[in-house]
Amino acid sequence: MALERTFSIIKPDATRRNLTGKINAMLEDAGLRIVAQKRAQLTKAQAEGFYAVHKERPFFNDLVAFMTSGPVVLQVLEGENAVLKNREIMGATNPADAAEGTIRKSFAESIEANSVHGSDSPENAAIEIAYFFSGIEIVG
Ligand code: RTP
Ligand code: MG
Repeated sequence: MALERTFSIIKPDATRRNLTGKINAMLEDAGLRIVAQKRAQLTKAQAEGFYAVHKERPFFNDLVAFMTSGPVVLQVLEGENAVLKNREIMGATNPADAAEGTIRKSFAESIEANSVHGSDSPENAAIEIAYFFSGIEIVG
C-alpha cells in the first residue's frame, strides 16, 4: 500500500505535562514517521477555523478555550494507512472508552483534555495539513 499522511496535534494538556517525547515514541513505535513538526501557540481565530466543523456543537467554545490555553505541537505523520493507524494509536475520544495501550488511555485527562488530535479521513488530513503547513516544511 502507498504511503499516506495524516495530521496530528499534541494538545495543551500534554505539552503542559511534558509528554511530547513519550507521545512521539508511541507514534514512532507504531510505525509512523514524523515528517513535519512545530510547536505553536494557537490564536483564537486559528482554533476556531480549525474546528469550524464543530461550531454548532455545545462544546465548541470550551474546546477553543482549551486549545488556546497553552502550546501545542503540530505534526504531519507518514506511514502505511497513516490516518487509520494514528486513530488506533490515539484511542477513543473519551479516555474512559479508550483501549489499553493507546495514547488517550495512557495520558488523557478528560473527554476534552484528551492529549492528541488526529485527522479522521485522508480528505480531512489533506485539508488540516494545508491549514498549518506549507509544502517546504514537510520532508518525507
Ligand atoms: P480530535 O478531532 O481532536 O482528533 O478528536 P475526535 O475526532 O476523537 O473527537 P471529535 O468528536 O472530533 O471532537 C473534537 C474534540 O472536541 C473535544 N470534545 N469535547 N466536552 C465534550 O463532550 C467534548 N467532545 C469532544 C475533544 O477534545 C475532542 O477531541
Ligand atoms: Mg475529530
